[in-house]
Amino acid sequence: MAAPEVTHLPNLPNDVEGLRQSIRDAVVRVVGEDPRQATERDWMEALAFAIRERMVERRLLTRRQFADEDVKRVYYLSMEYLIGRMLEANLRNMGILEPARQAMADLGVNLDTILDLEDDAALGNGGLGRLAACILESLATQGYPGYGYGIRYEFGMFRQEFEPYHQVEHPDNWLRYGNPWEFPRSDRKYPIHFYGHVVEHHHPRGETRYTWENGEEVLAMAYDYPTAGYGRRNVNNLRLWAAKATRDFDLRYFNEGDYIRAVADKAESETISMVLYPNDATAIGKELRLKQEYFFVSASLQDILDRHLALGYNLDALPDKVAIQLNDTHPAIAVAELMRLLVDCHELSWDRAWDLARRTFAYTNHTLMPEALETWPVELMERVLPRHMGIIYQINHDFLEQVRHRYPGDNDRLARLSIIDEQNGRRVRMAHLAVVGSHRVNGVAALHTQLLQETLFEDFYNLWPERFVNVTNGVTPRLWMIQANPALTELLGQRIGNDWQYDLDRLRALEPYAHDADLQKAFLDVKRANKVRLANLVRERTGVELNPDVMFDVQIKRIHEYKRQLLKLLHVVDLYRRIRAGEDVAPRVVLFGGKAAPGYARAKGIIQVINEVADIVNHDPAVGDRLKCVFFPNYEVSSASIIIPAADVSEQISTAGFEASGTGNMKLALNGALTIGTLDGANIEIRDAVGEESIFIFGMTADEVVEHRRNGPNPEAILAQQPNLAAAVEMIESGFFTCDDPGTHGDLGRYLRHEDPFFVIADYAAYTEACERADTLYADRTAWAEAAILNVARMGYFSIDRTVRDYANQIWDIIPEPVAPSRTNGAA
Ligand code: T68
Repeated sequence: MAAPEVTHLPNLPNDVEGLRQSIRDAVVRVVGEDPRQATERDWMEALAFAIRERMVERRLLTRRQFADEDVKRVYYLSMEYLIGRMLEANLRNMGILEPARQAMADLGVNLDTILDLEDDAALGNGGLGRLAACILESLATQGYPGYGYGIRYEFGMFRQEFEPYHQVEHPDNWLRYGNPWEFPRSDRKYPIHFYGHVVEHHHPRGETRYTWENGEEVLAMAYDYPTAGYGRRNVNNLRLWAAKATRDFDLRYFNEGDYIRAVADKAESETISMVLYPNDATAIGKELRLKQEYFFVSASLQDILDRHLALGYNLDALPDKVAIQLNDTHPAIAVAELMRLLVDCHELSWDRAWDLARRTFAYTNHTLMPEALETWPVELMERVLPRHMGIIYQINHDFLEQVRHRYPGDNDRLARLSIIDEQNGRRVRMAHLAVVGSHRVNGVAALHTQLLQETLFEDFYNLWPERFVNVTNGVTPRLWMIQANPALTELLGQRIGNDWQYDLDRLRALEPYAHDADLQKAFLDVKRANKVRLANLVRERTGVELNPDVMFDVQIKRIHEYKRQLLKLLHVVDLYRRIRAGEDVAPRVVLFGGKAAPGYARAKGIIQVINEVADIVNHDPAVGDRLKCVFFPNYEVSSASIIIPAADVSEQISTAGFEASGTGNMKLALNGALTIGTLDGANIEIRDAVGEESIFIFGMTADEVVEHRRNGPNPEAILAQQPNLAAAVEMIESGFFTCDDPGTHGDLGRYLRHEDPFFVIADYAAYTEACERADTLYADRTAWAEAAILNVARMGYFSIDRTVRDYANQIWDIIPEPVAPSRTNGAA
């Protein structure tokens, strides 16, 4: 038993005076600067250090309590965490935002200026990575024992610039000033093995054993990011792994005297965690990507087993004490890796290990699109991870035996279900590995889960219907309302109190006031102020001047054909042509934001044409304030929190059946934007929640899309019947919007006329009709305000807290463990 002084935790004061002292001390002791000369960045760092020491204190309290209470833990394995800025979020969730603001003011520093200096932590592409960040925040807020594992990419999502119209990618060097939020844990390192070969050891009695020999090794070193819950003392942990060369690595060449080669090889081995792949909807298929996946999975599983054993549990208790969630198939190799660890390293029998693994894992699917489904060539897997290939064969063998038994003679079904795809040059289907190795598989919206069961995983669903569940996505109201929209937060507080911050369903208390004229006015005033705030940012970033009194119509998301930015653009061109022809159209600002994957030529072409159209429209004196078009550069979490509260209209116009869920749709609706949307992803559930009067639904349903495709679409025939649409397409392809090279948009015209794979042309008439319904309502300010207020009041279901409870109850079987105020610490 350690002496009391040894077990004592500091319990730092959270009042203005205490904070001021910590910050002033940190400038000297941590930053190493004279307070008289400290820059704003020095103060930012000092503030961050003052918060982080308070966070780690609570983190340790939380950990002690979880250990004392024998809790079951969930581990979230994700290649991506799209966190954004951490300073304000940490201040708020720690409950010290206002005292810190005062403390900084006392030190002569404006907190808001400081907050703006921070780079986004953009360790993700889009929805999938942002969902992971929301889930971690909610786990802590609700007091669940939940930990994130991922990769500490040196370079996150690229920074987007336009030169002048097309996208140029710049490296995101987010760690260049160091990072005050992370705790490097050089004591937490695990060896990660690649290449080499497998040796079989036959035992006369008992199972054959395998060892994985030779090959290369790198170390995975832990960096910890404490994650604070809002309104609670719980602080959880996000552990990100960075690749470090092993000592062996060094010695090999240093001893041979090839110093330069040794250093180069060391650097090469550390590239594993260097960069996030910027693809959001296509499988990457590169060896380095497979190595990234295995690297973080292996380190995380070794760490999880270490903790499990250190807490005194035996391996048979694994599924009772540990749940592991696979965020998409990117970590699916975990199924094979856990088998390797249990069977080869801990010497469990195969059958026992398999039972434990399957009861521990669950898998979330985020896409139905074939090009996004990860498959690895058997040959590559055999070379990089030879032992895992053997394990996958064994898993597949056992699985297919089961299928044969159930469906004798059905060889087609065997081929469809097999983890190995024999059709396309032998590939490992990672989604199949994830389904076979998990006890639960979930989609992320009701329609998506239904389509998973009917299409992608139909055969698996027939085999194991009980394995499939839906968990509709959600968003955290702490970031997406309290932080992003302080004005609406304040208004809500005045009207219905603050309970909704912990239980978003309580927004419903607003419903009875939806037609209260005072509330409507206040609500519209808040929206207008948010639009002014956005207009200032747009002026600063693009030079374009926006009128806050016209409708702000917003489409912000990754650029992809299926998300149909082209549908919105055709509408812009159509409106522009009609304005020039002297027609009277409802005025609007159209704002796009989003990045294209660097290798996705069509998406980059879409960005270019939007920028070119915007440039002409915005400079045409005949147009004035009636139409403005902006492509907001480098859309990221921090700019999203300015754009979203300012939106009147939210564009959610994907071809039905393609968007798994969407979460931007939820953030925008929560902030009072009305949705123009297809019956796709979570839009359907949003419609059910907010009611037909607060949403503009249009276009083909998922079934109709399938039917339309079967009938052989004919965009030319549709164009022949729609003169406005035809004129817009002609205007683009004529080169009207390109000054230098009129040929560049001919290809886009051909694409729309002859390919149109996502049915932009077929849905156009319905789309513009929906936009007109929105225009009509918008013109009636009272009616609009009422619809928008009801929209906010009915969005409670889309809280990430509900999502996390669904996972906890349906999949993880964990319960909240709120940290009591300083019990173990003995302090007040
Ligand atoms: C999104 N997927 C879905 N993928 O498209 C969206 N990164 O409908 C859903 O709301 C969201 O996930 C959350 O469930 C992604 O964001 C990626 O970013 C991705 C895909 C492949 C590789 C890497």
